[in-house]
Amino acid sequence: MQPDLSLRREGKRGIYVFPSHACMNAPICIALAPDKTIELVQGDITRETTDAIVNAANSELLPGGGVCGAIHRAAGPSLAEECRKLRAERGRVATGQAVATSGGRLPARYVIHTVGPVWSGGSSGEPEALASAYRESIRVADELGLKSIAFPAISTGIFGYPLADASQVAVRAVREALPRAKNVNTVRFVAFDDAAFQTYSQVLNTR
Ligand code: AR6
Repeated sequence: MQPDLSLRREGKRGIYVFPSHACMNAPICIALAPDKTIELVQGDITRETTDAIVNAANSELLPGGGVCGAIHRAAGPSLAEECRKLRAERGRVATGQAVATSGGRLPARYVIHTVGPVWSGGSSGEPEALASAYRESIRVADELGLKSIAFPAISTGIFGYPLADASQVAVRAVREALPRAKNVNTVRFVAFDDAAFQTYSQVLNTR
């Protein structure tokens, strides 16, 4: 099914709503298939109540700055400890890969840590690596049997990926991966500020 874009306008956290049952929090919401929706909200991802939230992580799974630092602070020290053990067991997480831990004190039960590419001009495989980070995060969530997952704008802070380009890659990757997932039925993009919200809105409203 093509996204129905002629939907209800309701203000900041509720611009487009479809189908109504899937959009209780009234974000921008686009149906990809009868039971598959992409949502957009503005806010702090550490407050999201999706089954998993995604961390824009580093390969060492160390608590860093940006959204990673916020997630570690909100989750509490158990998250860093779990990350340390995971890192010791399986080694570094390559760019474009994803691994899961529990969510500690977060409302979300899981954190999926994915490593986006560092921007270096766009011709060093950054778009494919970024798409892989989204696909792999959805795959990991799907393997855990999760239904919903929230993403920050991976790579667009400290890693320098321009948001306009990154949001297009993100939306395309999710549009492709979500319909194939067996369990995941909702992907929520969490825009941190007004500009990111507007950028994602435009991309989501482009077929
Ligand atoms: N909720 C939602 N989005 C947020 C939040 C939040 N609480 N805080 C920041 N953002 P960044 P990267 C947005 O730098 O570029 C870390 O040190 C922010 O506005 O967090 O992938 C890691 O450990 C931006 O749009 O991640 C890595 O070393 C987006 O999240 C490295 O930074 C991503 O910005 C990863 O860099």
